[in-house]
Amino acid sequence: MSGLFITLEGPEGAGKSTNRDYLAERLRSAGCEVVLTREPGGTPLAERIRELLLAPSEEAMAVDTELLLVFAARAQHLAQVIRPALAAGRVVLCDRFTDATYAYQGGGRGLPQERIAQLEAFVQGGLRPDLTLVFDLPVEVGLARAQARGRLDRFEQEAQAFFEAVRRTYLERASLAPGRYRVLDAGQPLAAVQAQLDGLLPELLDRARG
Ligand code: Z5A
Repeated sequence: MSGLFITLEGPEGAGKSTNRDYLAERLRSAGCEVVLTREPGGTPLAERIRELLLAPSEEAMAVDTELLLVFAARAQHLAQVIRPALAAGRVVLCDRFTDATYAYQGGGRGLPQERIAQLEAFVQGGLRPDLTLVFDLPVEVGLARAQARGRLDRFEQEAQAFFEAVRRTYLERASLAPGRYRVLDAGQPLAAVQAQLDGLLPELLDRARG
């Protein structure tokens, strides 16, 4: 058994967490064993690294520090959760993964894609998601949703241009590898977004059943 690795991506407030839970419920109802997880985080140690990454701090975090922390958390998550679940034939639904690194540290912070690719190869070997769902929406709509929740984390305090670059990077990556990515219109009301997910369900179940 080789499992199925599905990642959910998109800018702030795109509805990844909300729809991850919805999708997990639909897959479980159809008989799949689903592991729900997220990045940065997914294990106790990786969640501690997440806290370092998200907490606003007086000391500015160097961009390379941010990149290395993201991949340190990922190495732990892969070893403890993702690889074992895939080896057991489970469906792993992960809220953000390495596409977020290309989008935030690459597009947003301006780090070269090659540097990210080197760390990706080092930490992941050949492991890549089987399918990536990109929840796309205008930056201002996503930020309004995030702001409605209250206090903003370190990333959410960035300027609009940062988030435009994040969104652009996701869409560029999706257009370069259409076999792996499915782009959803996440600016629609929740019921309409979930109808788009329902439309993808037969393909997901086919893949999950191998
Ligand atoms: N990061 C990074 O820099 N590099 C990396 O490699 C990785 C991550 C892996 C934490 O991620 C941060 O880490 C992230 C990038 C960085 N930046 N930030 N901030 P995160 O996933 O925890 O943070 P997030 O993207 O900000 O999550 P989020 O704001 O919670 O977004 P979401 O999960 O996509 O949305 P949600 O929680 O499901 O929904 C947000 C709100 O909108 C909520 O009140 C919903 O009820 C509402 N919502 C959802 N869908 C709809 C629709 N369709 N209509 C109306 N309202 C809706």
